[in-house]
Amino acid sequence: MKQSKDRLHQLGWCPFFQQQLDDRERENSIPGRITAVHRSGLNITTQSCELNIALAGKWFEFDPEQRPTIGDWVLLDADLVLIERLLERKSLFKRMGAGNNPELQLLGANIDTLFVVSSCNEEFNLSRLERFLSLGTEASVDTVVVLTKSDLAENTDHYVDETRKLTSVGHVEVVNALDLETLSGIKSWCDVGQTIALVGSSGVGKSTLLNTLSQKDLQVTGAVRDSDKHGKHTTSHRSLHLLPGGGMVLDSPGMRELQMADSETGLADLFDDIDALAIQCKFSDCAHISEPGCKVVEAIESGEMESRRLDSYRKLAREQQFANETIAERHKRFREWGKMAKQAVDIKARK
Ligand SMILES: Nc1nc2c(ncn2[C@@H]2O[C@H](COP(=O)(O)OP(=O)(O)OP(=O)(O)O)[C@@H](O)[C@H]2O)c(=O)[nH]1
Ligand SMILES: [Mg+2]
Ligand SMILES: [Zn+2]
Repeated sequence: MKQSKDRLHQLGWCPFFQQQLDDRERENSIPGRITAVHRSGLNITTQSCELNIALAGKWFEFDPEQRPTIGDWVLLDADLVLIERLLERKSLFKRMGAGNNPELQLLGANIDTLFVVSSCNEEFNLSRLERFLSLGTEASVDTVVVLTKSDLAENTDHYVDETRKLTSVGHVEVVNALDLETLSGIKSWCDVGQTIALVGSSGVGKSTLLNTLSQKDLQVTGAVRDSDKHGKHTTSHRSLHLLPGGGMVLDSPGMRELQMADSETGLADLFDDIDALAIQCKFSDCAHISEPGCKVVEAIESGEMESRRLDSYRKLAREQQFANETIAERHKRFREWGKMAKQAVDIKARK
């Protein structure tokens, strides 16, 4: 019995969950932790076995946030066929899906520490880092920035200094994800019973970190493109793994949407027809709304270009601005907008 108790503890079980059980549940139910979510069902690890259980229809009647997700603790019936109950969470990572999938997505539950992984090369980008960090802030969990590929960088100080400029940063670790000896700082966050989650762009070394920490090839890793250091989306599923020392690590696919939204060249390529007109506008900072001498508006009025095209250009440009600016810049922009709006109201009131 002692051994199985230890195993539950290794999986992250703690008084926070134990105290949610009533007498009947303590007697009859079996706690299990969700280690992967597939279309066909959930992978669940209990103190004595690993199972795959389909999610019964009733769960889909609930609010998406109330459905079991990776990292969740659930109670199973004694026959291990049904999920009886989802236990209250310590923390939850979520976001709205990007692009044409604006649904709520659950990224992981009961995470103690968020590792935002970035690498010491062209992939490094402060505003992207900040967006990933905001996941941790929203969920009120500790965040650590892990800067990988220190072995390939001439000088890592620059990356550390830049990272420290972000106010939301607590700890920064500089590592070679392939070398366990450089991971001693990181290991202190992965103690028995602790759960960490790895997020970051594709190719930064999330799965490599997991493999090195576990001293096993648990996950396939993939080379990055030499030209721009972008990864090839090697990991396609979230999965939760138990380390030999007892900590749990959630590996995630690189998040594509964040990369798409902040690609300036991508936007220019997509809308080269608008750009070709825009450089002929009378004013160099023309917003193509109602400015005199605007060639873009002229093209729409003459039917040469669809107005829908300008709309999607504007939408993407806004998204890109959002992706590229830091939170401080965004606050400043909102303050300025607020001031402008207030002035407009004041002027109206005076009339
Ligand atoms: N030299 C060196 N190579 C690294 C380091 N970290 C990762 N790599 C290499 O970078 C490539 C990408 O690593 P992955 O672990 O697959 O990256 P990932 O973040 O899991 O990427 P996705 O699964 O696509 O999101 C692999 O070839 C790794 O061997 C590091 O610190 N140093
Ligand atoms: Mg991976
Ligand atoms: Zn214009």
